[in-house]
Amino acid sequence: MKKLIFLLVLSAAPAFAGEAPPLDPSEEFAGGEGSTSDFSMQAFSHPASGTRGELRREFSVGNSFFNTVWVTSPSSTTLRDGLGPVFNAVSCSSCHFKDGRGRGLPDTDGRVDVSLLFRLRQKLGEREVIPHPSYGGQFQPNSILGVTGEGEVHVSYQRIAVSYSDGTLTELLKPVYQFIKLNFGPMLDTIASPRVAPQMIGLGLVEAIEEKDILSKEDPLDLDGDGISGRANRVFSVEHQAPRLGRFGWKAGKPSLLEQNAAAFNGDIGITSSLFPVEDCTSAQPDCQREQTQDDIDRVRLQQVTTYTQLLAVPVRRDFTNPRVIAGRATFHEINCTSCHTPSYVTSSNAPHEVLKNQRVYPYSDFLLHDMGDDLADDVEDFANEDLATTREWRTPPLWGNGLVPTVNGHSRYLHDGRARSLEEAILWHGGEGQKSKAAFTNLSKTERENLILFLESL
Ligand code: HEC
Ligand code: HEC
Ligand SMILES: [Ca+2]
Ligand SMILES: [Ca+2]
Ligand SMILES: [Ca+2]
Repeated sequence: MKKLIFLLVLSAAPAFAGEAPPLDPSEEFAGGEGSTSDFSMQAFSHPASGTRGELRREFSVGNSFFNTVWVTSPSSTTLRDGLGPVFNAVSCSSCHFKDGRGRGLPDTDGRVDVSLLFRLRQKLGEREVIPHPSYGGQFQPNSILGVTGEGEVHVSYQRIAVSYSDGTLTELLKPVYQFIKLNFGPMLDTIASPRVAPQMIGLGLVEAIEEKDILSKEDPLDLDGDGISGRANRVFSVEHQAPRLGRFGWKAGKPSLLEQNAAAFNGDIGITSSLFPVEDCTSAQPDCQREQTQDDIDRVRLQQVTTYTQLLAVPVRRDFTNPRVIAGRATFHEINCTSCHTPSYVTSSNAPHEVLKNQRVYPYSDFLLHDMGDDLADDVEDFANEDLATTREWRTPPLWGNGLVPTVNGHSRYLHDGRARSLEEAILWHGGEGQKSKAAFTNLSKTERENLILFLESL
């Protein structure tokens, strides 16, 4: 009798960690009410449905600046001049092609793609790390006429063998970067952190997640002992002149879309603004310093681009009720992928636009930093690298839209530098805090693995 009561109590208990909650119809609309049902090559390029009137016009103007090809100043087209002196690309969309994700890496040894950029730091002695004295905070291969570009980045690959418990063998390609044709001397003691352009969808919803909902998942000392110690990045906001929670970028280095966009204009294209008024030219680069330009983009246009990046819609889930996708979803919970890839949030009622307010959304991210192990680290040594983020830490990326990257961008490359050639490889690269989940993945049967991938493709 006693035993029976005990069992009843157990079965009435809430789902324990690892057990998937029942499928909720809202999951189909990953980006809330504004989700788009276009699954074509344009899937990432729509404003949240319901965007009308003045806001729709602002989205369109922002869209045109996102696609604008910037030219050298002075020019008769003053609305789009100020390119460089050094730069990675001439438009936002040359890296975020179709508002999507860059490829980053070539299939075989050679020059890296324009969409892969490198943030630079120099190690000084034991700990201290500063922007590189010769090459600045970012490596820009390109330059305007009369100014010297910084050089080229090439990649070669090391093969890493991986085996599954069922005997299946596969191979990962680890990129090894070479900086060549360097115009400002050798890069000594340099940490070069590779970053590929991610897809642009749902970013306004990410910005609308309440800070407390992100901070509540922090566990820096791993007090609950599950091996996961996510922590928030806290970064200096140039807009507020104060520390803020970092949310955007592969290391959560930027606190808002406005600052992320202004930093992209500055570092990637050489377009200065009131937020980032100084070009990335060092004292080793006198011609770059001489050709600096000021106020290349004004606050109004910066805001239009920001509105654009806030409103890009998340696609509705595909094959949402397919039994194999549902089985994959269960496995995703069972092997604790959810301990970092937090399924869902309700956005704030204070978001700047109606379609972003009070939305139940499914980004599958905790937006916290995790130590992802040696193989993904920027450097063999553990240094602070972007505000609080270290060389080994990466922000859990949202998983929405990943299944449509092949349709939109014609490749299936994932992770911070595009090294994973498939979603499966992306999982196999997980180390550090992600090691346990990765190991559990390699212990699954072939069918279970395929179902999990089908689930990821449906996001
Ligand atoms: C040279 C390629 C390149 C260009 C050009 C570029 N980006 Fe990016 N973008 C990136 C990379 C790489 C990241 C990730 C940055 C990081 O991790 O710090 C990124 C990240 C972002 C993010 C944050 C996305 C997220 O998921 O957190 C936004 C927003 C963004 N870019 C907007 C823009 C805008 C607006 C422009 C044009 C002004 C632009 N980008 C130009 C490569 C590029
Ligand atoms: C410890 C936290 C953690 C756990 C657990 C975890 N992930 Fe991740 N995941 C990350 C981080 C951080 C990245 C980004 C790493 C990078 O780019 O170097 C990532 C990247 C990914 C990506 C690529 C996303 C992209 O945009 O490129 C996929 C797919 C993914 N994870 C799936 C999974 C699956 C499936 C599981 C369970 C087997 C899992 N993850 C478990 C933290 C985690
Ligand atoms: Ca400029
Ligand atoms: Ca530079
Ligand atoms: Ca923990």
